[in-house]
Amino acid sequence: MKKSSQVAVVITALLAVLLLVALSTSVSLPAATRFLASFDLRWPFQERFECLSLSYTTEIISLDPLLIYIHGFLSPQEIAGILAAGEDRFEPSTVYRNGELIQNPYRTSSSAGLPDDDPAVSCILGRARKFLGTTLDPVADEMGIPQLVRYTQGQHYDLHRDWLRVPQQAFDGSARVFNRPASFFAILQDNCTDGETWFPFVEPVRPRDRGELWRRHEEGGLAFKPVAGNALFWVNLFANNTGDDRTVHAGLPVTGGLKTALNIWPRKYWDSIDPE
Ligand SMILES: O=C(O)CCC(=O)C(=O)O
Repeated sequence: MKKSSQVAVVITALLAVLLLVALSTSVSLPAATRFLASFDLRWPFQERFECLSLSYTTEIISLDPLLIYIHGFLSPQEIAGILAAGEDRFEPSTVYRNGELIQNPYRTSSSAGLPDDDPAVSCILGRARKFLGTTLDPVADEMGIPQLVRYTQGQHYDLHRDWLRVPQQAFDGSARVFNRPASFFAILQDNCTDGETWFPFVEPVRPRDRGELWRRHEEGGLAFKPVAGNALFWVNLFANNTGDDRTVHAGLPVTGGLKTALNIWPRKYWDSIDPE
């Protein structure tokens, strides 16, 4: 039976049940309607998200600092799921200043924190966690709150680093502090002009351009084009857990269209402010 016929059969059956319930009991029609509406009627028909293992491939761009280009990190279905999870949540992006989140002209995009219990979001967090291997402690550490970032014409994010100069106090009330040992930056929507991600201090292992994916930037380092489904992964902290300034990077201005990406900032915890 076609999907539309199935929908028609189920809706008719539900309406019949509704009428019978209302007629044969003292339950009013509006109350019976509310009861039925509390079920997700789309359930048998909606596209169910399935977390499939994906055979992405990796390319080491730089060894020191470690920066890896991940081809095919997200499937089109995953991208659609993640966008759906965040679409209603966009707000002007903020940055940390003296322990406070503020809006600032050096970051003019909008951002959306994602619910980690959404099936598409948790699927990607699981994949990223696996990618990190033993970088995180399976019990103490966390994947952090994944965040969408969206740029329209003229929007950008000036040079910044993802690691925290002063490790952040845990949000669970404990005395622990955390920092961000590594970052994932995955592109979801690339129908834009420009908007590359620029790392001025990253030198490629092999001195070559990959025109369609990245290029040498005229002021140094590498600039990566936004390509939907692909991701960058880099390590923010040295082995002694201090931050690596060479990981500074920028979202260059989008000059037209729309760029949407996913940030994942894993959290590594310590018991005290001294991370060593
Ligand atoms: O948009 C970009 O290319 C980089 C964004 C970024 O670094 C961030 O959101 O932390």
